Amino acid sequence: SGQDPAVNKENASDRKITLGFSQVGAESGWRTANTKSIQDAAKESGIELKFSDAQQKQENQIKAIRNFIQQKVDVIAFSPVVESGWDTVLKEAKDAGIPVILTDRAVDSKDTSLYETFIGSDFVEEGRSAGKWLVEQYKDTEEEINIVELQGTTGSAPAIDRQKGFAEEIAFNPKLKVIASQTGDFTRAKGKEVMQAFLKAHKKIDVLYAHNDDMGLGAIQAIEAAGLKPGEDIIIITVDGVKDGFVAASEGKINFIVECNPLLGPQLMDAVRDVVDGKDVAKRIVTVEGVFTSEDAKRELPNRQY
Ligand code: GYE
Repeated sequence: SGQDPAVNKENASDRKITLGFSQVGAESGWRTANTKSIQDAAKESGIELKFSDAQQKQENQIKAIRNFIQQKVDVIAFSPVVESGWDTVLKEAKDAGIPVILTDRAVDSKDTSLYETFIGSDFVEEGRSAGKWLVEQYKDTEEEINIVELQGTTGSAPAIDRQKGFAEEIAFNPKLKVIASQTGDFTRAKGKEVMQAFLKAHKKIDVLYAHNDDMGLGAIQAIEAAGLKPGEDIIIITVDGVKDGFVAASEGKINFIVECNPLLGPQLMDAVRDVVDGKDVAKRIVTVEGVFTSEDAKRELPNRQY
C-alpha cells in the first residue's frame, strides 16, 4: 500500500544506474580526454556505462540511441556530432520514458523538453576570446591582415559557434579579413591537408585560426613543410588546450590557445544521479575555462592533466 515518496529516505539512484553514452568518435586529443573522463567518472560513481563510438557519423549515433532505448537503460547521454536532425529519435526516448542528457555539443531542437540538460562549454564565447586577442594584437596595423580559418566538423555546434564568435569580434577592425575558411573535420590529417591547399592558393597568409588544437597541429606540419615558421611567419590561434597544443604553444608555434575543458565526466555523473532521483537539474550547465598565450603555456604545461 502506497509509500509516501516524501518520507521515503532512499534515493532511486541508490540502486545500480545504467547509462548509455553515445560518443562522437575519437577525432581529437580533446575527444580522447573527454572519453576517459566519462569512463573514469562512471566507474568512480558506480554507474554502469554502456559506451558507443559513432565514428563522427550521425546515423551511428541514432542507431546507438535506439539500441539504448531497446535495452531500457536508465539514462541516455550523448554528444551530438551535428546540431540538426535529432527530434525524431529524441521523441522516441521521451516516449519510452528515458531521460536524455546532452554533453559537450548542443542540438537545435525547438522542443527543449526533449532533453533534461545540456552540459558543456560556451563555444560562441570561445570564438570571441580568439577574436578579441587578435583584434588587440593588430590594433595599430595599417596593412590588411589575411586570416585563414580551419573549421570543425560541418554542422557541429563548436564549428558554427566558434566561427560566429570570432567573426563578431574581428568585425571591429576592417583590416582583419578571413580570406579562406574550410572544414578540417577537427582532425590533424585534414588540418594538414587543407592548410597545404591554403598555402598553395594564397601568397600572403598572416594568421591561422583553427577551431581545435589538432587541426592547428596538422597545419603546423604543412607550414613547416612550406619552409615557413609557425608562430612567426603565420600567427596561430587554436581552441582546446590539450597537452600537444600546450607543447606547441610553449615552443612558440601556437601563439594563443582558448581553453575548452573536456573533463565533463564528473558533472555528467552528478546530473545522471539527480535526474534519476527526480531532482531539479539546471537546463544549462556551462563549463568554466581560460585562455593562454605561449608564455602562459610554458608555465602551465607541467600542470596539464590531459
Ligand atoms: O573542440 C574538438 C573535438 O565538441 C568541444 O570536438 C568539442 C570539440 C573539440 O573534436 O577538438
